Amino acid sequence: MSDLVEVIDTNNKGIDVLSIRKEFPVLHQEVNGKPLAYFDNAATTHKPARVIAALKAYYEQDNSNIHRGAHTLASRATEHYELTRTRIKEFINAPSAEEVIFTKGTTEGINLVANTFGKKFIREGDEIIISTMEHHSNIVPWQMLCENNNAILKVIPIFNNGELDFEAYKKLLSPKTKLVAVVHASNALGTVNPIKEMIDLAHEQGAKFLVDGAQSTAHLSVDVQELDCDFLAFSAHKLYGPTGVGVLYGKRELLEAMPPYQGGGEMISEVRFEKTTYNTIPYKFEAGTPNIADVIAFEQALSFINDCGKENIQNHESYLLGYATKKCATIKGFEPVGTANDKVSVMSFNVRNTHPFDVGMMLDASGIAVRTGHHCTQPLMDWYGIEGTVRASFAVYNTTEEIDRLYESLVRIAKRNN
Ligand code: C6P
Repeated sequence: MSDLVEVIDTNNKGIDVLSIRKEFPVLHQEVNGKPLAYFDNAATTHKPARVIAALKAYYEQDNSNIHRGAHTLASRATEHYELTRTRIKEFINAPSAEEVIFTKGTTEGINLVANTFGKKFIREGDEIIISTMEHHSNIVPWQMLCENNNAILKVIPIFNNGELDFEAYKKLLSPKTKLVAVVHASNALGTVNPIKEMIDLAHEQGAKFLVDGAQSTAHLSVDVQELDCDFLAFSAHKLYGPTGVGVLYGKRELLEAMPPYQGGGEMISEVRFEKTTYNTIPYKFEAGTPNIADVIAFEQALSFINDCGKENIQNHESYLLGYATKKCATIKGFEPVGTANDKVSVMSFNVRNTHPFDVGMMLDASGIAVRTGHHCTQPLMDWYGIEGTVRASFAVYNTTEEIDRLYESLVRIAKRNN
């Protein structure tokens, strides 16, 4: 680790970015001889030292299986594990901690709903609505379900700026709609969808609503009671927490009515060869030994977010997005993809006459990390008629100075072919 990165942030939006950066060991390094500027936060955010310390502390002091052992280490591990559940309940304002299920990530949360709620409640001829801007994780599980149950998948169109066609959504809804599954904030475009209004309309038709919160939970305040969503899926690793941990929130009455996802230890009440009865929620959906260490460390990520303040994070990130968008728009050959009115801090773009992958490689040579490609949204890229984009996504620790470096590199790259 080096201290070569001397970043002076000119933006003062209620948070001390320099102090925050000190909490992230990974940021203080050179990549290809240049200070790292990490703009791949929509893929995964970096982890503050307190998260890394919690992982180490668990393995050094408490390592034990949870909900089983009678010994002190096991009860400490169980207590810490369940504390994270309580913190998540508070984070999304769930009515109870039992409605918070630990998963591997957003993908597993959506698959869980498709394989339990879907299997039981979606019948032949029923309709499921998704949108054009969904991540593959919120497309493929529904396609698989529709194939198995002879249900029908409908897709909400979008406008060129990356906003959903709300009128078209209204027309797709009918009493045949059993489930709507839509992303709150698009990973590829940044678009924030009017999810509350969409949920209300779905409920009017008697349909349930799953919110893909993979991106929104990192940037917006997400209150499941205010939204009145039936399910919310998200991942810890996009929230400054560890990989391999996710959350599925579900309304109690739905979770109780749904069959289990996987069979095994922990999810049972009693097992006999003749018949097995199942545990209560949330354990009914948590078969086997879970990812204990990472769940425990996730609590520290939530503490980091709370210390920063969600509103401060939001203000800082939207300042960065506005700064970058305005500045890069002046570059000849800079083509933004996704210009919705309401966006999280995702700047997707192409440089005319240059393949996105080549842009990514050239930026990497300058120590700047972005994602390139279809961002697991191939149908969306097809809709735009492009192979992919370059995506710079900003987090609380990014600075305007880093964006200046991105801008300068893009000017050089764009000049070559434009
Ligand atoms: N998007 C990105 O670079 P998992 O992989 O299960 O943690 O999250 C899946 C997922 C679902 N929905 C949305 C909106 C997402 O953005 C993601 C993850 C990453 O955009 C990796 S492809």
